[in-house]
Amino acid sequence: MADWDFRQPPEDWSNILPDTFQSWGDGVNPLLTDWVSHAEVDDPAQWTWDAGDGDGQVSPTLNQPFTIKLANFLDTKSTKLVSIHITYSGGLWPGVPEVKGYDNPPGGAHLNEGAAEFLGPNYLDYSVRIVGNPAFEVIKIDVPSGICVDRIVVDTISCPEPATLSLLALGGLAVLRRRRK
Ligand SMILES: [Ca+2]
Ligand SMILES: [Ca+2]
Repeated sequence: MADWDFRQPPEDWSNILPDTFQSWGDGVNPLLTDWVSHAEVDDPAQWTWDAGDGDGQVSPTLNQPFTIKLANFLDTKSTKLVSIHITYSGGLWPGVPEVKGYDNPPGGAHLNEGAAEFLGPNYLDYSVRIVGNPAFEVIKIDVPSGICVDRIVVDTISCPEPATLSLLALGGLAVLRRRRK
């Protein structure tokens, strides 16, 4: 689980570390050693940070991609379920995230399929199933100018077989818990 709440202005817009990062189970053998999970933007000059509703937010002055790179750990399960929760404000919606998994060394994108759900005017939830166990995932979110991104939470679950509805339901419960805070 990686959680960007943007509580402080990013020190390095090309390496924005999550406020919280937690792994469970096999999370001891990283498949990559050259970087850790982080977010980055192409053009830092287009981004600003402000306090927002108190816990910080980021916003682009032009339409810009916001890219998350998540490193995976060694595991033998065949499927990954990636859930992306975006809290934002502004008149438009962020683009539905594009998610691709890559081998190390890069061997091309893994198959994935997913669905986005808009859970209200300020909340987007996107779940994607990646077939295979890639070394890392790249999640690209297109953020329109005028949109303030308050928080992004990414949950990644390895599954031995195609994700079941019960796992999706668990993800939904996690979201409800967070929203009640
Ligand atoms: Ca907030
Ligand atoms: Ca925030």
